[in-house]
Amino acid sequence: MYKLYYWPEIQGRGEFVRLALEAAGAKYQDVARRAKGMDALIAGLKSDAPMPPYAPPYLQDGELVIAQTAAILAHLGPKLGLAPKDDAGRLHALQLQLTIADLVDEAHNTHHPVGSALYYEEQKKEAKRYTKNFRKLRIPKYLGYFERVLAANPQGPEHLVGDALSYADLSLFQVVEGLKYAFPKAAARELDTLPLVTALHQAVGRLPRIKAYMKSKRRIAFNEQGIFRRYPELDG
Ligand SMILES: N[C@@H](CCC(=O)N[C@@H](CS)C(=O)NCC(=O)O)C(=O)O
Repeated sequence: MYKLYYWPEIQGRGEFVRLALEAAGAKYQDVARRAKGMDALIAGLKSDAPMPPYAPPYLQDGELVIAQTAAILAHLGPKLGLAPKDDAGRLHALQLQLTIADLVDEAHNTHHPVGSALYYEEQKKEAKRYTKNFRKLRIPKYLGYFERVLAANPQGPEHLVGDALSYADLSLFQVVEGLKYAFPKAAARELDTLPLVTALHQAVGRLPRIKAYMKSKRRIAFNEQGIFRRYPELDG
């Protein structure tokens, strides 16, 4: 039984871990969504044990507690059958996840370009300027990169790495979901030019376990506390 510790009201970065656990049909507790779970999450952050997590998400797997989304997925991937079997393939999956983490940071900055301790309403002007650049340059550059990675995969363009579903594919699915939610116009425009990313997004969405998860109460709806937020004034 894996224990995931993440904020209970948002998809956020925890969603990348939830998707991997769900896709594999793994048994897990989403601890902070259970009674007294927030106390447990905070206690873990304040723990005096060696190697405390700096921030959620963090995962407990037996005795091991591990934080940082990409590190959690690098740990879980092989155990859940969601990572290539060869060393190079595993490194490449991690490389892709870290690139997705960079994109996620920038997506967060679209509504918090000045500081996370301030409200969006206190940085709207800067947010508009930051997001214009994000929409026009960064979304195309990131998604175009993933399109190139798919096209160049010697094992076929159905997956980012290797010849089977990996956590990197699931994470790209989540990023596309997030961009479509936050920037519906900009994302649609961009995805129109990216057939391989679009096909991967659709294929992941059709996976029976993912489909069931998306309809379940375990999937928290996107909202304006999370990373991907819909503020129409930021969609151009
Ligand atoms: N690089 C870390 C970032 C973790 C992170 O920023 N977590 C957020 C929630 S999504 C948080 O609670 N941060 C608190 C903080 O940075 O003080 C990861 O990818 O897991």
